[in-house]
Amino acid sequence: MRRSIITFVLLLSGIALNAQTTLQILSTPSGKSTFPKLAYSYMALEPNIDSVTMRIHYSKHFRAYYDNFMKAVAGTPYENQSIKEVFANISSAPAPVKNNAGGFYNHALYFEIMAPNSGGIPGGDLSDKIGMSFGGFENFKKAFTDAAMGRFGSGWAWLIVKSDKSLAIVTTANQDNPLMGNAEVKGTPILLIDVWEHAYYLKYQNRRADYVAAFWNVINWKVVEDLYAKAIK
Ligand code: MN3
Repeated sequence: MRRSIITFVLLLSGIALNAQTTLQILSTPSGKSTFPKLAYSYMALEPNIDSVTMRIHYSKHFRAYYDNFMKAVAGTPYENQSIKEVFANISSAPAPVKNNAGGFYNHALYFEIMAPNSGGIPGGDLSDKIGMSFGGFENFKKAFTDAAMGRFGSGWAWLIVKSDKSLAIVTTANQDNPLMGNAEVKGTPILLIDVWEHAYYLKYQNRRADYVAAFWNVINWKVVEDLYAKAIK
């Protein structure tokens, strides 16, 4: 009995240690990064994002970026640098470090800002800021959707907080992101959508617009509001 309690406690602490948030990932030495646990089941975002896409995206694509990032930094000076430092000096990083650092962080944030029974509109300070910056939530939604639709090929659309604390909608190609030193517009990401075909093709095929429309139903605004609050501190 006692042994099973101890095992249970160890299991719980193991899970806790493993539950690195994206913000923690940013400041952890790259070589000590852990693979984030998905906070919901593969089927939890149905019908907006189907369970097969979720399983493959999380356990294959995301996992491969993590595994390859760990391999790329192992035994190199990058091992001891935080992923934030790696991004800041990305132009000098070899391609496997750059691509997999981006793929790891971008996906960690993507899976973190989604949840079942969510969507709707943001609250609090972020709601006010979006209203002021874009002339209302509907205008913001349209601008973000246009950005996601306008990203040619594979990449991401982002809502970022710039260094002057203003909001901006930007897109990046491949696994680039706005934390990278060579980004056209730099800032702290608080919301993002993956527009690589692997994120939607099994359910939506070529209909990226339908996927982007469904994405609004699974945004966990509580997490986005929290990222905004930390970004403007
Ligand atoms: Mn992806």
